[in-house]
Amino acid sequence: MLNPPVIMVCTHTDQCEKLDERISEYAKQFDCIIGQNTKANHKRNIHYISNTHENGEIDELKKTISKIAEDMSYFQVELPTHWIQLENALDFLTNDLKKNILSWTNILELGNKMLIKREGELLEFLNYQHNIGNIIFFNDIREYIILQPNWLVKCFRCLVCDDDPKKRNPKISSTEWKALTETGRLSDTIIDDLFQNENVLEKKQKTYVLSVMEKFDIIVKPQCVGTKGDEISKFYYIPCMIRNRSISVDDLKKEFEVDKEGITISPWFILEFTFLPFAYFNHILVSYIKEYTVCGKENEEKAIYEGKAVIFLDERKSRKLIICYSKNAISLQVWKWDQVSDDLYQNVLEKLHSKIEELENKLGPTSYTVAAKCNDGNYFKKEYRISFEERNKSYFEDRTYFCEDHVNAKFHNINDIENMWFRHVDTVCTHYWLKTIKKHISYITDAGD
Ligand SMILES: Nc1nc2c(ncn2[C@@H]2O[C@H](COP(=O)(O)OP(=O)(O)OP(=O)(O)O)[C@@H](O)[C@H]2O)c(=O)[nH]1
Ligand SMILES: [Zn+2]
Ligand SMILES: [Zn+2]
Repeated sequence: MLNPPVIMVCTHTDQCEKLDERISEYAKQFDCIIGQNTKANHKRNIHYISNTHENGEIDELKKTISKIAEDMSYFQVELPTHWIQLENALDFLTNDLKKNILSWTNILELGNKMLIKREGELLEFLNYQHNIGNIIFFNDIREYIILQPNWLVKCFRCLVCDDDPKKRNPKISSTEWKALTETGRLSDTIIDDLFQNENVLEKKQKTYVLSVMEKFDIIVKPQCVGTKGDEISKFYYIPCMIRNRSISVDDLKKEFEVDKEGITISPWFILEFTFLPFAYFNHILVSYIKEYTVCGKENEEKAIYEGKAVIFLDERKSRKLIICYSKNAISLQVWKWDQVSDDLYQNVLEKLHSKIEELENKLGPTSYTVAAKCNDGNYFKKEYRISFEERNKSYFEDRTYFCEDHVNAKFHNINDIENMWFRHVDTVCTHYWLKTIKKHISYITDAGD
């Protein structure tokens, strides 16, 4: 479907003898002449009416118009009629000349010719065109305007690619490939070599495409420990390509010396989703990597792994957070070296919640429930997780619960889970609560039926 929508109206039906035949003939003719052209996707309905012998068809037409208008959030916007000229020009470049991408100077010139001379108006035009899906344009990176979304997809596919060496640019050695899939680090040369997989990108467009990929959370320049405090890495990292660096949480705990005396290891806080694709998780992971300093000493490997990362929560570097992916779940654990008690856990939950909301704004609503697990249990195993909603059923009168995630089955006290995590869930996540309340209300109404 293309916008703007076009509704066709044929009049004088009262003067047709065999109306049904005439209508099907007309529809056939239309398909024959215009049907193959992409412009046909502007068409919504064809209405056949009589203005002299009105028989309810005009009401039908009115309904169609209202329905389409309702579905278009841009119906309210009044658009200058002279924009049509530039729109037609872009359409010609896209569909007839098959151009993929236009530079900012090109679009400025074109706008000038088509009577959009003010830069502010041109930006308005481009943002509108982006919102209705005709082009891809970002206000904050305006070097180019992308006319064919598929071109961008091809560029993405160069970097996010599979392991098959036959499909790979032979310039990339197996050691380079191994390094990429172990660390996720993109060197400048490997970026160039990867982009050659599809012959679509001109060299001068490279930084632009990388910025777009950064916007889509596919690649990220992490903040890490540098010589003079924390600094932004020179290199891009591509977390979704890390395939050969899976490491167990136990090994990470050893590496970060978490198992020493005096270090607080929080219970696992777990969001269980109905469905959580790995790509969704990577959005969350990249969002953490952008915002916090990634652990790892200067010039050493960054603590980014397949489906995991470890970050510093504070500038004094006495608190770390590990974020882990497992089937349809995100699990968090805090490692704390200091003895200060503050709003640490509530803040962690607030951050997580806002990151989920960010994700939902980009990709649509998700559905999840909250759970927790003892601090040295297996976060990825569903058994022995304590569900937030049904926690009252999970523990005994003495506030202990049974957990078999250990060599010797154990009873744990529920207090850590309650005090560190569950206590804050309702303040942090009001919509989670609204959802559960709604569910209960629907139980009640269902029962009443
Ligand atoms: N029988 C019949 N006559 C119609 C119908 N619709 C319009 N007419 C007549 O056709 C003639 C032209 O109608 P208009 O509405 O002026 O047509 P138009 O295409 O808008 O013409 P312009 O105003 O010149 O652009 C008038 O005499 C109308 O009464 C119809 O459905 N059936
Ligand atoms: Zn346990
Ligand atoms: Zn929420």
